[in-house]
Amino acid sequence: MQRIAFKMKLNKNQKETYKKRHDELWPELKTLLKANGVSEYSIFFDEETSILFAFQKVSGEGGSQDLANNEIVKKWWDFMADIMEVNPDNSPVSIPLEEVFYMQ
Ligand code: RM4
Repeated sequence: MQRIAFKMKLNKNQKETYKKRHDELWPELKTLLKANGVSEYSIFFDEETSILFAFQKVSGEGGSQDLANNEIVKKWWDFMADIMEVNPDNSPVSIPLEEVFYMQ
C-alpha cells in the first residue's frame, strides 16, 4: 500500500459547488476508484490559494489520476471542468507532491 498526494486548483469562489458535487459523488465512480485500489481518499482546500490537496492510499499500479482511459473518469472530469484548472482533455491539472513526513 502506497500513500500518494497531489494538488489541483479550483476556480475562484467554487468551493461550495466543488464540495456539493463531491458530497454527491457518483456511486459508479466511487466503485471504480475502490476497484482500482484507491482508498482513504481525501481532498483538502486552501482558501488563500484555491489549491486542492488530495491524499489517497493506493494498492495498485497508480491512483485516481491514472485512470484517464476510463469512460466514467472521463465523464466525471468533463463534468468538473467548468470549475477547476484542467488540461486540454479536461483532466484536472494534477501536480504530484512529495511526502516529507509520515507518522503512523
Ligand atoms: C476530483 C478530481 C479527481 C477525482 C475526484 C473524485 O475533483 O476530478 O480526479 O478522482 O474528484
